[in-house]
Amino acid sequence: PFLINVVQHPDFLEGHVSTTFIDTTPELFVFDKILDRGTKMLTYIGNITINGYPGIQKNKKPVFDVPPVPEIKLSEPFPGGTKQILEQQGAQGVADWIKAQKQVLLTDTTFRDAHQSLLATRMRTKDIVRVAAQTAHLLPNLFSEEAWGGATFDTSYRFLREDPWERLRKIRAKMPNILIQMLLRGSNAVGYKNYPDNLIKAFVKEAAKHGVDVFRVFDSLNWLEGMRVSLEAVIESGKIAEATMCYTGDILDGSRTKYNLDYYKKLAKDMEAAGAHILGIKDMAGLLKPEAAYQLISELKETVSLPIHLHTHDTSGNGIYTYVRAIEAGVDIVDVAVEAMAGMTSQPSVNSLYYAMGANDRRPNINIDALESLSHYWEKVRQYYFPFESGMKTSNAEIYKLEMPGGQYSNLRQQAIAVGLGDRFEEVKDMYRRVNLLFGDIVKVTPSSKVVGDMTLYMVQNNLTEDNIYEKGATLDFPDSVVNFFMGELGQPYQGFPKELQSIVLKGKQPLLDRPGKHLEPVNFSDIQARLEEKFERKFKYHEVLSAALYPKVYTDYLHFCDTYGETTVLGTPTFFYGLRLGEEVSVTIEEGKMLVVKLISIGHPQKDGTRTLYYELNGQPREVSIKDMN
Ligand code: 3PY
Ligand code: ZN
Repeated sequence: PFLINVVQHPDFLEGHVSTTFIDTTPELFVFDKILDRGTKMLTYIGNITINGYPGIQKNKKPVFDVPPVPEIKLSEPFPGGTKQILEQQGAQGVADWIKAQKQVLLTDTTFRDAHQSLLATRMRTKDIVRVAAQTAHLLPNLFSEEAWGGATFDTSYRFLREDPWERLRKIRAKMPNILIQMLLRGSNAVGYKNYPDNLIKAFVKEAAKHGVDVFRVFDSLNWLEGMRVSLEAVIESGKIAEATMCYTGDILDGSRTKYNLDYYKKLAKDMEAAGAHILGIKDMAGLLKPEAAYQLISELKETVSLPIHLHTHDTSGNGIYTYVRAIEAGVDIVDVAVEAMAGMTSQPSVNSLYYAMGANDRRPNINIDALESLSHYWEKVRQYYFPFESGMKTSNAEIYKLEMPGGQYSNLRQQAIAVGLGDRFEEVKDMYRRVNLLFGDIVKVTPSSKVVGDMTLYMVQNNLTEDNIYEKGATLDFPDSVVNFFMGELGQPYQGFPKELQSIVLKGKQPLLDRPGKHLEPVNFSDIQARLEEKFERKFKYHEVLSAALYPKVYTDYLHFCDTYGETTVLGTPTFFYGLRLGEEVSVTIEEGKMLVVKLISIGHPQKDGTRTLYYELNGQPREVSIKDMN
């Protein structure tokens, strides 16, 4: 509905200058193109002003404070950092350097997981890039900045109408001294299903070219076979391969022995043998209790010679304690976020960690004043995104029972409401735990966590118990994601599928026993490119072709959006999400040296055809657009 409700005013389509005039005065033609861009922008702003941003209720535009960008001398050279170590000593050189550090190193997740976990992944490139060079100057001792991958790739196109590759290029350019890190879901890349091997390899190489230095590679079932293609592509690109095990269960709980210390030690050994430079531990749900962290890290340090990088979520409120114990056990790097973007379902706060480490000789080498000034920036920026906040007000230690990843925990209530289960949320949470056991106790992280979530909602909606599944499974129409999971299309869970349940769900179909990638046809990139070029009548770059291969529909929707509305990334976030107030004026830099000043003068009454006319001034000239009122 977002794309088809535009009625462009005929006056605009005809333009202000005649065609012959354009031929003889090319600079006016350029001007005309700018006018066209202006019209598209006014149409977008009008649409948001009248109809609201898709997916959130129409909000009256609040008055926001201007986020204070930390003042630093940008003309000074960037202090040298980990990026230079990679350039000079290569990936193994970085691994050796990490192990030689006494102080614990830090990855800042503010640009990726923090907003994925707190703000439904809606942080716009503009708000990130505005503070990227400052971050690189103020925190030059960071091990890395996590800035890409996970859910940010598709949400960029889908919701923010941005090109994620452009985001990566911009961040890279502003942070030349720090390693940029991404989260890669192994054979699921930045998606929710397995992709053909040639697409995985091409994607890794292109991401490396665009600026990713550290690839945190995981598999949603901790199945190493699902990670090998990605790991090999990272190593071939000369980048840092952080092979990552997802932490699930509780190694301290004697009654849950499936994922015990021996399980993680074996996995770590296998990852080392697969060529990893760093061992990642991804505690996506925040289940790693402080004592468990101490034991796990101590044992893994004995087991492998790789540096160890720990990621957790602060959902339980115990994140800092877990990190302190992990640091005491010798962990090399931990993931943190700047205070205003930390805590709860996000990463623990780096500001808190700094103080928690007190006089400890492993205290991270970081400037607390710099962190505070960055936090003041994020505190104000975060206000723009209030409609995407989960509504969680406190930590929730019940996460230890539920084992739900941070992002999913803050999302599930919304999903439950959407399917009419808002008042049965307690049941939903408990069912998530039970579905995990029904499925044989699996690792739950994107996309396997989504399978458990889908089954949970399905069972609660249909008032089904585990016994019902076994008794009348033959007559049940299970969610697609559940069928695909039992088909082996996400790979093989540790100790296999529960056999009886698998045959009930598959209803006679034969599951895969080996790597799904082996059975997928390679992607034909030149075919995709030719189709795109024919349809959109322009040249397409290789990375754009990869986007189309990963997300055909999301990507083409994005291209149609751009045709209709132009480049909306140049708009400030308040205007992008809330449109304009009557009488409000904003300046928009559409490219270096070219500025549009947009003022909303008035909004006409609805016409018979359901449209309203919005009267603007664009660089002082009166302009109007008609917008279909969907209210
Ligand atoms: C992702 O895959 O996006 C995650 O952050 C999983 O924890
Ligand atoms: Zn995470």
